[in-house]
Amino acid sequence: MSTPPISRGFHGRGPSGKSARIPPGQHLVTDFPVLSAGPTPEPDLANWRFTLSDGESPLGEWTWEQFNALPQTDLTVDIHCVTTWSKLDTTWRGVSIDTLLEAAGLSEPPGPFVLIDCEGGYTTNVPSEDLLDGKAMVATQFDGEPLDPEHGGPARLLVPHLYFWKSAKWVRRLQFLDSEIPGFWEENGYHIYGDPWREQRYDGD
Ligand SMILES: Nc1nc2c(c(=O)[nH]1)N[C@H]1C(S)=C(S)[C@@H](COP(=O)(O)O)O[C@H]1N2
Ligand SMILES: [Mo]
Repeated sequence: MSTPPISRGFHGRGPSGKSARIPPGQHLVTDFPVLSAGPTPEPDLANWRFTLSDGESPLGEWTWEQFNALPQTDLTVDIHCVTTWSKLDTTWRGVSIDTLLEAAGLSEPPGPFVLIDCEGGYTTNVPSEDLLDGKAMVATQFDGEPLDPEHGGPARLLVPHLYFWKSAKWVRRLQFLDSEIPGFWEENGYHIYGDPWREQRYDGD
């Protein structure tokens, strides 16, 4: 096999002339915009709990101390917000969903769908498989520092391969379900799945 004259990898350009790392309709930012539907909750580590549940039945619950004692994962990823900003090479540390399932004694997710609950009432939904195999984590650090409250601190979900509204800030529970329940934005006209590479911004895209 001969080597193609132009690599379409890291800094490659696709047929549109845009970087192969920037999904359609997105532009790059170097700052980190804040987008919240409500107020930033005051961090309260003493009362913080993180729960995995099968419907309403708890499968595992961790205090802040217990959560931080779990094996930690580092992830460097590009993130893409539906409002059209993308940010490259963001660095995160936290606990992968694979690790959480294992810590709860589960070899696989107890249902095919997940509804994510946050302090303050925000919700979002993803298929369970989108959280597995290192694709997602509950992040407690950004850029080597504890996660800022306005960016979801003490802990947020990170699902970087989907639009950033799926990366729920102030996350408190992952609820596994047999059927899909749309979250806050998904109820309000956003796409049920939200793949930036297929530009699934709104319901019907
Ligand atoms: N709990 C909660 N999580 C949330 C949101 C929110 O309003 N509440 N906004 C979502 C949206 S629309 C985006 S684009 C990202 C923004 O994350 P950032 O403020 O860290 O950039 O968080 C997502 N997670
Ligand atoms: Mo967003």
